[in-house]
Amino acid sequence: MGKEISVGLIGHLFMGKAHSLGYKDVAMFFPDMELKPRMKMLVGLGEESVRKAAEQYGWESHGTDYKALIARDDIDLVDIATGNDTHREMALAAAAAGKHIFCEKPMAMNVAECKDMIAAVEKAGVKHCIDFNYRCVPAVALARKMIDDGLIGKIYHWRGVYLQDWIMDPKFPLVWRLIKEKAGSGPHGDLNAHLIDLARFLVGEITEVVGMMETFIKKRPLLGEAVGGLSATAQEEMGDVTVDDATLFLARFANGAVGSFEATRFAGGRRNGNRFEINGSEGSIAFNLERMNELEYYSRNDPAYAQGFRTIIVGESAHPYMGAWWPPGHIIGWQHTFVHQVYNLCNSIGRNQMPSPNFYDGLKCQQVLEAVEVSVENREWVKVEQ
Ligand code: SOE
Repeated sequence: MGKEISVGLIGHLFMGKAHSLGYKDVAMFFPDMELKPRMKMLVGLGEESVRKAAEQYGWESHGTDYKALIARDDIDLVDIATGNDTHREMALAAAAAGKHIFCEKPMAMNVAECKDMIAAVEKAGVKHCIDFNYRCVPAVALARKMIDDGLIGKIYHWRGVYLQDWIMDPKFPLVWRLIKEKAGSGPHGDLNAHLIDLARFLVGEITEVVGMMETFIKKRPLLGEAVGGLSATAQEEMGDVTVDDATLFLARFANGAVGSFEATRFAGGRRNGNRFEINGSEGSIAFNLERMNELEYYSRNDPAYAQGFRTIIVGESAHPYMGAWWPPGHIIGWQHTFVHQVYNLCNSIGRNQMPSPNFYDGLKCQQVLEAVEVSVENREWVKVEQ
């Protein structure tokens, strides 16, 4: 390894920190990668707080103006880890400057914005990638391999839930994730986006949906200060919650499978429960992010006396990504999904290939999200734009 790719990251808070960890650690565990990321510049809001973050995460320089980052000739890849309402504007500017782009999910506020972003990257001829990081959990990549190898046969069911509880306290303030103009939607765009991407990755394209949404707490105190991660302080004054608190929907897949999806921030006790189960003609697979080093597998072809789910500890060098880490059984964590994503991204750019997942996957996901919203509004099944 010799060659480098210079990175500029916009956003220094929760996701900015996660992406920084990816760039910082990747070459230590994947020394064979095509292009080693060089952490050139971090941009965020608030000079003092960005300065501290840049120092802490290991960035060479910092600033508060993303346009200055994009204008630099010595930056090849622009990473957008900011709020959903800024992705389109930043991606358009980065593409116009000829930069490759790595963008947080959901790709944008709506399908129209995704299409603008695709037109911009196509015109510029740059590479693009969306951070659906759960594809990079080794157990999820293993699930994909087992499905591709035919271990569960023809798929009948997808059952996905993404359960969180961090806003259950009605006094929790109106952070940007609860404001439609900033977030686009609530757990629908935040969490169902992950489930939709995983379902597309593991089962296939979704063709038709019917959904329901609910907002349980309609007014909350205005935001005092965002503290980092998902924490924040509140003011006295109240404001309207303008996104969903929970969204559920049913779906049909192009290959004949059927699916159910549920995303909520009101599942008390479930902190980050991204779970799915897939049932096929030969067996089943089940995953729970809160036990992310395990994959449950059932085979109908086991002898009758040995029938039942078994738990695969995804910690063998034969498992995706795991050969790069520790000896067998020495497990990894949530942050390592970002290391894997950065590894895939830098390799693809180095090999002049389009990264995966990319803006086309971001658009497909947004088309499903939007079809569910239309379905909720009209109380009917809606076909997903293909
Ligand atoms: C908050 O709901 C959040 O951080 C999401 O925005 C992430 O995409 C998910 O990975 C964990 O939860």
